[in-house]
Amino acid sequence: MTSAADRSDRPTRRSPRDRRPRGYSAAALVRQGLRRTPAWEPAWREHELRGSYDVVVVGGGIHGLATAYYLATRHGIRDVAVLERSYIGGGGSGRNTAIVRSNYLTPEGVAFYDRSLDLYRALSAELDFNIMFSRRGHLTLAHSDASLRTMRWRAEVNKVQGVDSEVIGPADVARLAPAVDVSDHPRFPVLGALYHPPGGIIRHDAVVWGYARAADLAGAHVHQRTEVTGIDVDRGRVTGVRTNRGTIATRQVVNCTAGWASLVNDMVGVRTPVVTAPLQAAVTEPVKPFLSPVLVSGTLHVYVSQTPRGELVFGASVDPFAQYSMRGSLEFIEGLATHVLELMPGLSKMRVLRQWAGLCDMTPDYSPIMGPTDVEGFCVDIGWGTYGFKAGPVSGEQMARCVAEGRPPALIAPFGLERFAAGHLVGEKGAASVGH
Ligand code: PYC
Repeated sequence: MTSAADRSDRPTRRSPRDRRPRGYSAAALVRQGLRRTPAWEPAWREHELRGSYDVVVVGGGIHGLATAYYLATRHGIRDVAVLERSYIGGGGSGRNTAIVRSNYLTPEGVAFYDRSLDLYRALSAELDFNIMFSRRGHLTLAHSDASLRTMRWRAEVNKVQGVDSEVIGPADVARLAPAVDVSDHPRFPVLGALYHPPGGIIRHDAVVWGYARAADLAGAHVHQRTEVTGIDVDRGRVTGVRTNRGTIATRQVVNCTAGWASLVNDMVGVRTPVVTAPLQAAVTEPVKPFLSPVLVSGTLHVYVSQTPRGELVFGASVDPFAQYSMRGSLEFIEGLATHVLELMPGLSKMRVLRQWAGLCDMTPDYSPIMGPTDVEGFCVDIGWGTYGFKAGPVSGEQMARCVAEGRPPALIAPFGLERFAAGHLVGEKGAASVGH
């Protein structure tokens, strides 16, 4: 039986305003090629900043854009502004390593991330924008008996919830990823792995652009280069948002920022247990496809996947200090190279093209903070640590519902801010990709 709550996650009927002016198709490509002016029309529009909006979303990454999209398409709330101080996707959404999976450790985490994977699978069709979902299988390597035990635990929790995960041995790891050294020579030999076939990678920029375009078509305004400088609160309730482009009257703000989440919360006096640290990543030159699954080794602090273009994308643990720098360091790339070669010695000749960093808002239990706060009209969708990208669609869907219905839906209720005072943590450290 479908509950009223479930029905609210389905698209509402489109109004004439939603109709896609120009879809992407083979015919559109041919038409475009025959035009005198070959420039494509912008995928989303620029708007004047209005003096008021029903809902103001702070943060133009995947979470903020998805929230605006689902508000408009699932709940008919179209008078929405997404404020991004830089360019959309310029923060964590464009800096992550684009891995998706739902093999978490807690029942709450598994249900939540699995819904995201479901939404991601259907997203290209829903947004009419190819997000390049590539199902690869996801291998979390175990190099010790202790981590094998955690893998078995995760596999059992996953199976109970219908998520495909199992523990496999070194021979199966070698079959799935022949480049990995599964001999007993390495410092940390591979003893087995948690294998999660539905895991994979997605083109992260495409997700940003797809949601921005679809949110715009549905009536939301996406404002880039629009920095929030203050949030007005009167008698415990949000009344407006101040920006570098003027003031907006509103009764509903959703903080969907990463890296700056606690600074935005400070504007209304909401305190959250978040520590911000950089996470570094790197990409190599492209080579012929040789690595199909996503590989993770917590012991070696490394994860790696090969993009459809052939580059290897690497990430590591968060840097062991709190700061806001987004510059890569030599120390990181040296450590990464050492660890990667322990795992796949055959890569010694590969050249790194680029390295970068993003900011991670770490919470004590490695789970996000989502839902209303003590300030009426101020909701948070923050604390995304190293797992924000994979949760983008479900977070948007559920935060939109939280705003529309005025209370957190069941799927995100466990992630409320009050859990820290109540001591009901959702401990996901054992399922974080790498040690922190
Ligand atoms: O949790 O899968 C993960 C992840 C990948 C990169 C950073 N975190």
